Parts: sequence; structure tokens; C-alpha cells
Amino acid sequence: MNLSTLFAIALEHAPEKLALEFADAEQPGRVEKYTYRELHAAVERWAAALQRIGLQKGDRIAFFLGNRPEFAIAYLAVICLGGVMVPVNLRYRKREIHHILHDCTAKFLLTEAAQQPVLDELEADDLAAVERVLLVDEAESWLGATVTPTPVLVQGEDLALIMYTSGTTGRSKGAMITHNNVLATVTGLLSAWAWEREDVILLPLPLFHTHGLIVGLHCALAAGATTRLRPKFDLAETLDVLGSGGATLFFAVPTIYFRLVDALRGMQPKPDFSRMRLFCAGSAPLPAETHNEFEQLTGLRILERYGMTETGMNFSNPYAGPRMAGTVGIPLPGVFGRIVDGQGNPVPPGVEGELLVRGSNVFDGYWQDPEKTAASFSTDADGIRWFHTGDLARQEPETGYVTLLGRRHELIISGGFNIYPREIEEMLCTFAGVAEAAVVGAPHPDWGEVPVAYLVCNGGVDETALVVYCRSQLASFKLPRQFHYVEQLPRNAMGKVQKHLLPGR
Ligand code: MLC
Ligand code: AMP
Repeated sequence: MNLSTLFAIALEHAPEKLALEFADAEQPGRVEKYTYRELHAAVERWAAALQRIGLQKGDRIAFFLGNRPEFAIAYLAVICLGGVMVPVNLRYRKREIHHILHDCTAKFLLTEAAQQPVLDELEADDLAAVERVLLVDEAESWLGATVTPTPVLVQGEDLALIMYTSGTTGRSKGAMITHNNVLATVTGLLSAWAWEREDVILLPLPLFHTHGLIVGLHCALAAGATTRLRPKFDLAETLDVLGSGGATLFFAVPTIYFRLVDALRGMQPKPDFSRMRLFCAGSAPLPAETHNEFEQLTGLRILERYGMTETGMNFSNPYAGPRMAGTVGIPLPGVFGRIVDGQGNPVPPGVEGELLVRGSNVFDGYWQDPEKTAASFSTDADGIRWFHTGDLARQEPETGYVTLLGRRHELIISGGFNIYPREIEEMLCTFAGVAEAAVVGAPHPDWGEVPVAYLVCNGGVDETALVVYCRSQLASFKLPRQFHYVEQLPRNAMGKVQKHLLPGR
């Protein structure tokens, strides 16, 4: 079995059911709709065209594309040919895109006219490996009339995706995700959250991440449900759709819940969420206060779950049982977890340790990086291989639920996007006058956390020029929000920076 069969059941049993609806609040009146039959026909046409253009099994095709129907259609076409989709965060700039295109040697780049300002920054060297840049807006000129691709044998072990995750070493790593990995997460969630064909999901999360693509779109297609895809999160429209019976499901990152709670506080009367079956949160910690206030305001309890790019979804609060604020619940079907001490030995409930997971959901390793792959897994005394999530956790003795307590590495999560300080530190040190840099996460009421930088400078640094430089080098969500100037960075005897000793920490 592979992922192309994902919506085969819906296609057979309910071909005229609405699969995908796309609307853009900035273009009122423009609504695109696809039934399962129409979606399938579009996927076939795209697959035939991509095959003709030269996409072969195993080829990488990078997507630098906003949420729109063609994202879903092209992606489904790529994976039915055995191609490997490499999504690129839309906020990435030249330096970040260069790394991904070169690292995975993407043969094609699928993009759109709306990204022209960033595309204009790309030079021949950035696109050296790319045979062809395909513009979705011009698709009619290259899609052609062939409506059926030549079938390709694609198996569960084949790669479907390479998803780049921020690296502890400063460069992002490509997580190799197979068809089986995605299927494991999808089948686990379909049963755990009782997905139904009558479900309608409002989906404004970016399709370039696991949350939007797999937890949202893939599950909806596999369930034969309807996806109401949006280009981005829009507070007023979300309240309007969810409050008027326009959806049964909504999945979001904590930043979106902060904004919903803020808005709901001031609303009288409150929107009618009676058709909503499930509000889910994940990708970053949801504070218990937000969880509880959401319930006071709506009468509905958010279901919090926990996942990773490398593993898909791991843990979830139960759909039917108690949903406990501040915890991520229990392992999803097919996922096994254990919490271990520094020597790799399991710790008893109530004791903090690192969370390890295993299951068909766990990825194949990092693209062309056997060392980092080896460092991310360990084998226990029974010869069983576990993935090290880097997340610190405790199992609650009374309930068995797992609480996440922090991270082993210095990951900062801003509005659901991951940032590794090391990447920013290395970039800052390339600016004239900056000798050393340390970046840490500071709490933020909207984004959860934001990066702030501590700099040791040789003489004065022009901060305005530094900010301009940072903007040219980094996606905007990675920009340090403050710069602190220090004489030296606190270091331990080994020379390692002691970030907790920085002034103001
Ligand atoms: C946007 N901006 C951010 C940001 N998102 N800054 C910090 N952190 C973020 N997450 C900046 C933009 O760069 C821009 O800056 C300004 O804010 C306005 O941009 P915007 O697009 O209008 O922002 P907004 O619509 O408010 O976006 C907020 C958001 C979005 C929360 C809707 O960030 C989002 O969709 N986040 C979801 C990310 C996600 O899906 N994560 C899942 C990862 S998978 P400027 O300076 O250019 O004006 C994963 C596994 C799992 O983690 O378990 O799910
Ligand atoms: P990513 O690499 O973008 O897939 O992010 C994965 C990381 O997000 C995990 O390792 C966790 O640190 C974090 N994360 C995901 N879901 C949750 C959650 N519900 N609570 C706390 N952290 C989470």
C-alpha cells in the first residue's frame, strides 16, 4: 500500500462528495471547489504532466508554494509517481532556500508568481541542481492533455517526503519520510480522533509542515471528509466559519489559540460552536491557562497532542476520556514511548527523563547524513531501536499521561515554527564587528517564545545595519527581537556558553 490509495475509498464510495474547498479572504468571492472525482482527475492530469516533464521515482521536487489547491494536487501527483516532495517554508530567504535545494539536489522547483520577490533574489548558483522551475500560475501551458500517467510501482518503504527541520548544528537536516510513516500517523489519528466522512476541517495551517499536511490534509482525505483550505490564518474569518456551523474540526498551534481566546473574551454574544466536534492543539506547548480559559469561554475542551517532523504524531489526549491541560496524553495507536535517564535506562513514573519513541510512524533517518541519523537513535538491551526526541518528559504516576517539561537541545518555538539558536549565532558572527553571539528564547505573549541575542563586539556595531543584514539572511520569524551587548559570554570550564547565566535570564 502507498499513499496514493489514500483517498481511494472516498473516491469509490462518494465520488461527488466535496473533497476540497479553497477561499481567500483577500479575494472575496473567489472560491474553488473539487469533489473527490474532480480532485482525482486533477491529480491524474498533473501526474501525467510531471511524468512527461521527467519526474521519475526517487526524484526530489521542492515546493515553494502557499496553501492553494494546486499544492495538494501536485503533491498527490508527485507521490503517486514515487517522487519525493520537499516542502520549503514560505518565509525562508535565499540562504535558507539555497541550502535545501543543494542538499536534496531538487530536480524541480514548483513555485508561484506570488513568491516572485524571493525568487528574484535567487541566483544561478542557488538553482544549480534544478533542471526546471515550474510556475503553478502557468500550469495550463505545461499541463498538457494527457490525462493518465503510466503507473509506477510505489511501495510503503519508498520516500514520500523530505522535510527540513532546523538543525542543532546550524544547518537544517532533511528528515526522510516514507509512505509507511505517513500512513502510520494517518491511520493512528483516524481511529484515535474518530474521524468521520461527515467531518469538515477548516485548515489555515501551512501545508509545508507536518501539522497542516499530514494531520490536517492527509487525514481529511483518508477519512473522505471535506477540507476547507485557507492561504493563512485569519482571525475574523475563522470565528465566522467555526461560529456558523461551517466546520466540525479545527487544528491549530498555541499562538492561534491565544488570539482566539483574546477575541472570544470580548465577544457578546459568543459564537455558536455547537457543530464543532474537535478543537486540537499541538506543535508547541499550550499553557494550561489558555486551555482552561478556552473551555470557560466556549464550553469545549481542547485536545492537545504532540508530534514531530521526524515522527509524525506520537502522543494525544484521548478523544473520549479526560483531556488534561498541560499534558500530551498517551501514545497514539502503534506508537511506543519510554522515558530514560542519561544512561538510557527507563525511569519510573514521576521521574523526568528524555522521551524516546518507536513505531512505523518514525522516519527513516536524515538525508545523506548517516552520522546524525545514528546519533538520533539508540538500541536497547533487547535490540529494539528507539528514536531520541530530545524532549524531556515525565509520566504522571496517577494517570499514566505524559507531560512535556522542556527540551534537551536549545530549540526555540515561535508560533509553531522551530528555531535553533546555533543557526542565528553563526549568522550573527559573519557580521563585521560581532565577535561572539549567544541566542536564547524569551517568553512572548503571542508567539510563545522569540529569539533574543547577546553579542560580544569588537568596537561598536551599527544595530540598524545589523538588523538589515539579519533580514537579508534569515526568515523573519528567526530575527532576534532584541540585542544585548556584553563584555563576554559566561562560559564553563569546558568553554561552553552558560546561557542561563546571561544577564536578565
Ligand atoms: C509569522 N511571523 C512570525 C511567525 N509567523 N513571527 C514569529 N513566529 C511566527 N510563527 C511574522 C512574519 O514573518 C511577519 O513578519 C509577521 O509575523 C506577520 O506575518 P503573518 O503571516 O501575517 O503572520 P500571522 O498570520 O500572524 O502568522 C501567525 C501564525 C503562523 C501563527 C498563523 O505563524 C502559522 O501559521 N504558524 C503555524 C506554524 C505550523 O504550522 N507549525 C507546525 C510545525 S509541524 P514581518 O517582519 O515579515 O512583517 C510540528 C510538528 C507538530 O511542529 O507537532 O505539529
Ligand atoms: P518540529 O521539528 O517542527 O516538528 O517540532 C517538533 C517539536 O515541537 C517537538 O520535538 C516538541 O518539542 C514540540 N511540540 C510539538 N507538539 C507539542 C506539544 N503539544 N507540547 C509541547 N511541545 C510540542
